[in-house]
Amino acid sequence: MKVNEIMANLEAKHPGEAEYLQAVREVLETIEEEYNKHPEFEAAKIVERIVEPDRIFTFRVTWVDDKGEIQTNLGYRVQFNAALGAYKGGLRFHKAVNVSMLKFLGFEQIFKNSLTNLPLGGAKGGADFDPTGKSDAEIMRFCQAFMYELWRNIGPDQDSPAGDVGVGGREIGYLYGMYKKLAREHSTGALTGKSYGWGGSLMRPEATGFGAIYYVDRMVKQKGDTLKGKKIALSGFGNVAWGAAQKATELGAQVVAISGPDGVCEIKGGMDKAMFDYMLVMRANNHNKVEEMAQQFPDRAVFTPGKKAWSVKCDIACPSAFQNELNEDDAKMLLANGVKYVAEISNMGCQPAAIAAIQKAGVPFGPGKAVNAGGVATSGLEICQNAGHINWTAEEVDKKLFKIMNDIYDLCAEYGKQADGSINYVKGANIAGFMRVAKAMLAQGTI
Ligand code: 2IT
Repeated sequence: MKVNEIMANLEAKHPGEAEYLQAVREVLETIEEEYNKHPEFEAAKIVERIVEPDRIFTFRVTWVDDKGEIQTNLGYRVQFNAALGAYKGGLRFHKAVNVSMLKFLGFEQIFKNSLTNLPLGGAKGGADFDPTGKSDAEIMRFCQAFMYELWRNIGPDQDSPAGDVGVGGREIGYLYGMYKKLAREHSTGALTGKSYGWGGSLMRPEATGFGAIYYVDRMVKQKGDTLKGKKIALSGFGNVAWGAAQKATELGAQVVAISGPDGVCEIKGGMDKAMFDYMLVMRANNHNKVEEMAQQFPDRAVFTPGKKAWSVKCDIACPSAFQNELNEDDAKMLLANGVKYVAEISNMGCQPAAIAAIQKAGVPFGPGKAVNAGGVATSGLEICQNAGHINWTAEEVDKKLFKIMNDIYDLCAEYGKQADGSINYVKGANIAGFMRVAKAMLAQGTI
């Protein structure tokens, strides 16, 4: 494999798509050595094929705001790779969404879904719609207009979107309502992240965060260490950070910081149930301000504007909001403050230079596509339940999630084992994820 040549070709075809190119480069550089042991991959041009999405839909979404004004946004669905199963991946509603962002997320999703060992292809979608400050009625009208365009291109055996940044249970409800009305299809897995009682799986809201902490727990145990008493810093206060904060606390760790676009809240003594519940209020009100946590709990949460979670001294740092939110300077600050583990819960949460600095310091680093795979895995379990017209209990789903995350950890540890006995989890996740997809593509011919 000639990484630089492939990247130069890709850059020429997709100029300026920095996030997409960043995600591809990381995968290619880490799988190169293993790939070169398989001349059959080279002959079938697996890498040249896998870096291009199967297809991309771009569509106009027009809706009417509360003032009666007409608004137009851009919607997308990137169907990246279906070697392992029907397309699967979230929808992101955020003002910065563009085709490069969704291509990077769709590309990452291929390998993440592969790691779950469920029959799921990779996809991603969304819109440049900014939910900040929007009313519930505006959110509903936007979701309906979005689905009015997308519905023909999705379906339980075709492509199954879910939530991501800006798309939670409420948005999935509105999207699914419109999908059902148009497709005349019921109780299907055309969308996941539905609420329990109308096709949703128990534990899906918690799954990404819980699964991430199951993985982090293994990273910690690998060092003969324990989560008990560890101080954790999380960015964000969405669904993912909410689940991680609860599971980390349950396992004896303390969440000492959460951050938002406005700054960071340092939490004295760690978070508790009242605070977890308040995260849901903050997410639902669309103010997008972490300062509200300090206003609600003035004696325990201290807000500092403009600072990130990484400014707070911690043992474990987990980006849980967005891509590239932890840069090289942040990594250096964390290392100077004695961070012991870093695990991305958001997709591509750390910049390449930050990962390099963390790994160079000998601090174990967990990559997003492995750490956060519990979300999509539980979406896969939701599709299974829909297909079989059954509901599993929360305990049953959690048990399966726990096993899937432990299996993913074992795969990453196996493929990421270094000569000196340490584990490169980035390499492990990329090689393990890639091998399954590459073998499937090879077996299915040139399509
Ligand atoms: O990044 C992700 O894996 C998700 N947003 C969840 C995808 C899914 O289909 O559940």
